[in-house]
Amino acid sequence: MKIFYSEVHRQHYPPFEVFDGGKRVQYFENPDRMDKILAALKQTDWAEFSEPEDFGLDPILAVHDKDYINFLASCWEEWLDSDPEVAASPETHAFLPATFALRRTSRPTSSLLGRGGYYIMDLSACIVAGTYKAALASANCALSAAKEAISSQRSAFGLCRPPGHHAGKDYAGGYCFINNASVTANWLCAKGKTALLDIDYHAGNGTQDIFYERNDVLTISIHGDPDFEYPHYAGFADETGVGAGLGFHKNYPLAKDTGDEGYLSALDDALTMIREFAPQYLVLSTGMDTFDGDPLGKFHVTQNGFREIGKRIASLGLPTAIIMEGGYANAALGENICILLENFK
Ligand code: OKP
Ligand code: ZN
Repeated sequence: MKIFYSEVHRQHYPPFEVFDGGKRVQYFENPDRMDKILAALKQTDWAEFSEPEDFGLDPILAVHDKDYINFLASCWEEWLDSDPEVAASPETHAFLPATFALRRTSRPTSSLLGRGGYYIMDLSACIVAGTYKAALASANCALSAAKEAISSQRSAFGLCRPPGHHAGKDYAGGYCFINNASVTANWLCAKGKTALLDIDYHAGNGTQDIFYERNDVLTISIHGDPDFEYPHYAGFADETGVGAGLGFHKNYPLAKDTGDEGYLSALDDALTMIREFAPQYLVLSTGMDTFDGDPLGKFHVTQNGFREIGKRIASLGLPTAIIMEGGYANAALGENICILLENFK
């Protein structure tokens, strides 16, 4: 299986994030995650690594707001230029706003903090010197996997970091800046009917936002119920799309402590929906944070569960762009990803 990976992600490693209750903690979405996955893949006899191709900004701007992407591109430099304390020790800093625009707010204001609060939805999407470059490389890994899936009619893996599924048309959040899977699904759907399935533990609110009014891409997310879990305000069962998009989005909010059995029964339902939609391609937002013991999750999916999840999704028989999202139980992450991918090789 072809795996698209770039070392550029290492340039995005914020020195902290602000966690629940305002606690300043180490950045959970760290480069070590990639090291664990790389080490495990290198032990297999089927992983074939490639550098991503550069697709430029067009496929990104096809789903994201231009002013938002401009904000990502210039945020760090603007901050350095405007704050001598940051300039004196950039490596100890990460840009975060302190006032957040509710979405009924009409416009971003022009100051850096005014744009920050408009374009960032929480305190985990910290921007540092290498963030924008890393986010672009991550999107290119996803697009490269899709291009490979088309040309080989087999599945390919975009080993993306930072992840993407919480990033909406014009906002970052949840460690995500560019919605790699959505950029990819939008790009793919011009070549053949495309469905997107999000199996990350957290609701794919950004993907939901991007495709909510569209009927050309079916989007489905299986996740911890937002009634108790991040992202808290999207991912409910009654959110099924709007206008032409009505019926083309599906959420499966699951209870705390969901294990293999509960997960697989939601998955089977989702797979039936995908079969009925009859796509030519699949984009799989692949979070491994449903794993039993993941520090950011409350499910108990086991390695047997991942084997079965992979097997059932692969049985759709669709060339699939498998896009890395979350997963923070680093010690098991490499093995878990291999177990899932085995089914698609
Ligand atoms: C990103 B991905 C948990 C606080 C969560 C952000 C989590 C982002 C998850 N109580 N902070 O979907 O894996
Ligand atoms: Zn997640």
